Amino acid sequence: MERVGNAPRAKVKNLADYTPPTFFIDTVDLDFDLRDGETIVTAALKGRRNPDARPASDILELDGQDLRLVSLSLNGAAVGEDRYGISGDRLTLSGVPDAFSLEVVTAIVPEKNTALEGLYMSEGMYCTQCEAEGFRRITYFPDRPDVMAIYTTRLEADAARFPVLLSNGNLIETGEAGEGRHFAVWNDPFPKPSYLFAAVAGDLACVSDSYQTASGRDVALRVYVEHGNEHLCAHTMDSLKRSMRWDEEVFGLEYDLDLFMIVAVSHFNMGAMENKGLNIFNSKFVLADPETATDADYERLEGIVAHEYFHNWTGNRVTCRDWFQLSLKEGLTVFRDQEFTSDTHSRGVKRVADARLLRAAQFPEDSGPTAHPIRPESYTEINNFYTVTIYEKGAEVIRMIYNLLGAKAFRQGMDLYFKRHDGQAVRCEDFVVAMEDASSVDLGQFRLWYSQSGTPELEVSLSHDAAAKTATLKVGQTVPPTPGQPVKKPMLIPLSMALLDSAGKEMPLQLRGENVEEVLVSRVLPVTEQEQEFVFENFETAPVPSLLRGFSAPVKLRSNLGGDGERFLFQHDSDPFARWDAGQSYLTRMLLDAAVDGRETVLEAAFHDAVAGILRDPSIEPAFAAELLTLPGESVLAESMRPADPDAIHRVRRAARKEIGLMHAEVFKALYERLAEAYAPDDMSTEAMGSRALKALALGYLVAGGEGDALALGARQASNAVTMTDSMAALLALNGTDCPERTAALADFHDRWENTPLVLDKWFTLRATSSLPDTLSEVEALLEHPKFDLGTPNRVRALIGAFASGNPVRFHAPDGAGYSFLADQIIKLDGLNPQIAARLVAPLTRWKKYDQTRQRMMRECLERIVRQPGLSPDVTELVTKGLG
Ligand code: B3K
Ligand code: ZN
Repeated sequence: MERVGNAPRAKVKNLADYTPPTFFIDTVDLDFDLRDGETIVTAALKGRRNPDARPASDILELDGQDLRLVSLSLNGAAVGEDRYGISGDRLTLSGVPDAFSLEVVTAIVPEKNTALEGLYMSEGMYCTQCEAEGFRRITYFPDRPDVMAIYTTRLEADAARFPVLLSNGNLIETGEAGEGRHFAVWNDPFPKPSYLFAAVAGDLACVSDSYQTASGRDVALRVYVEHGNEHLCAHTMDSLKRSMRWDEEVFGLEYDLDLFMIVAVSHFNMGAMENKGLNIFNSKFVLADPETATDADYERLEGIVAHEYFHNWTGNRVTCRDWFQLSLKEGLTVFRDQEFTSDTHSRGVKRVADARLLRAAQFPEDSGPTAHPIRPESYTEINNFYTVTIYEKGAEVIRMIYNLLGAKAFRQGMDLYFKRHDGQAVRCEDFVVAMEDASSVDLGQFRLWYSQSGTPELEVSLSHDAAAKTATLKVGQTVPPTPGQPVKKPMLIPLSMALLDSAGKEMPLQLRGENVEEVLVSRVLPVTEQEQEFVFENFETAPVPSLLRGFSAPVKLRSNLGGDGERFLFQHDSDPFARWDAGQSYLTRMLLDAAVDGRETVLEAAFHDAVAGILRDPSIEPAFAAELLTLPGESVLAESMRPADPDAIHRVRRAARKEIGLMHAEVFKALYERLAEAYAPDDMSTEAMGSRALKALALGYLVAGGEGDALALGARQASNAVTMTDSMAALLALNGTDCPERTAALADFHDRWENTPLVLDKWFTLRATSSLPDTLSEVEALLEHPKFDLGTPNRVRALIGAFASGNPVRFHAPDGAGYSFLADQIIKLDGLNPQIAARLVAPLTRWKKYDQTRQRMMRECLERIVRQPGLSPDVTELVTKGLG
């Protein structure tokens, strides 16, 4: 693992080894001389010794990667070779005085930067991505979040090709620089860690607006996009303004600069980045109109704009001490964006969507070889830790604190957190202490959520004693062993519950021995032990328990309800999550029973009665009805089957969809016709989007049923669609059936959108996720498609990522061809963009869940990858862990 220099490239970092920086940097003056071939970066740093650093030392350590050092001078004098050394990604400078100025001149080549970290080029523009450790690819610097400085940035470039020059903060000067060049100087008055630095130079169109803050300040808002895309920014601008208002109203947090910018970039490793005052976004999450973006795209875009904006306080004003604390900003900011979406649209539907994501992606991670706590204790490559665990489980942990404290005390905790830590780089622990201090709630045992990995499992059984008129809930908890954590302590698990009578009404909950003024009908039980009992009084007859209401904790729950109980809740529960969850458990039970037995008919007659009831009930909001009637996905089903049989799962899920489609064909047809005209195509209200979601569900089931003119109906919708929502709904409905309608609809779609990259991505994904038997060979052929490009992360995710993560039955082909394909692509990509390559590894690491033959083939692929010479630390870490 030796690279240039002679220090090992991939080293494990431990939280326990944290030491404060030896020197602080107070100001950074950066100068970018942007030129073809080579860009020269001059960094003038003013620093001082940290009096608290132990041991005291006069050695300044700077990080740097893929840099050519041009010159180095300390307090105005060139530094001799004897005073500094470069080893691997480290520059060490000795004899540094208590206060110093250091000038570092480096040369970099953004045009050749395919890792898309640091300064790179996308479609002829320069842009940056510095989180987590990209700044070290720009200049030598203590590239760690607890070094916070004030940045002044001068950008100089050719005026014709790069008329727009942007960086963080406020524009303070512009001018000519001779030879057709010009410059701009930006200053960001807020001290920030290097990971929040950003710069952009390009020929971009600007969409402007403004926002008046609660205290009456005017903020200029600008969205920069490629020329010709100006008309696609309205939803971004509108989402930004609504996020700004929401943060003032709900958290009392105002924006702090006079300018807020968003720049859309085509080549981007992830969704977006919260750089101070200059957010950089994957163009997928900026550009939208009803013709090219689906309702789901609209919602995602809105959530991401909000998320990045909310980081201005949770992340930027208060940042992380070190990267082990990543969830401090990410978990909290996801919680905040979830709340924003819940307030903006439907709380129940959002809760279900979040629970669905956690189950589909985080639970498998938490039970696999890369499981880690939300505050990890070690890592090799920090980019591998931007995970669903850090983000989504992290948000669940914040939500549990919110529920334990109540809204008012939580807000007081947030206020105290900002009062104490504004302008600081802190730990998760500091957040928890602020919450405790503001509320006097003891979060002692709760802290285990930060340190223990693995999804806790609750086993709940209800028993009824007719003589004593009591209903007793017996609760057992286990936290399964995970890598490095063989034995776990019992956690504090808030279990929200109600007990329902035979009509589905919530009964008063009088706990034995408890004296309360007001008897509640829904409450949160604090589960703290391995085994516990809760006895409720005054129950003449056995109630039906509604458990984990609102998904009150990110746990797996098993109960003794049985199929009848689950169906009852599916029909009657007033809590949206519990109702949906009961339906999913009930369906999982029927589907997996059929998969194991090889049964032809999958669903019980009673299930169809429940479905009919839901379809008849006008009081259910359409978006929620669509959630209730969506079957658990194939990979979620695989989580509950050992060993998982992807073919059997695919067969029964398909059969169940057909049964539903046939049984309710008339109702779906009527529903489809009624909803088709319900809202204008460009009505983006919550109600209109919900209605379209239900219409899509109806069409999907009609096509799955396959009766009469169902395929023709799908084909008609595909060719007549005026919105991307309708178009995609039709294509998705047809995509699993080998028929001329599908072929024609896909071909039309391709020809229509060939030159619209974000829409063409959808076509690649449709091709990659079709369950038809030839999909893998088609995906292989698509690697040669003129528009396929390994250097464009969106395209890689659309084809390769979608195949590996979104097409279980073809990825797990019995001959192992899906696995080999993925391994080949990971190896190819690793040389180009290690972060994107690493993102593709996960499906291969889930081998334990499959039969012996598949296990062997998956492991062989992992072994083949890890044998590659010069493999990146990113992929090495995940593959090594994946092999277990
Ligand atoms: N903070 C960034 C993610 C950076 C990922 C670096 N590999 C976006 C976000 O969470 O808002
Ligand atoms: Zn974030």
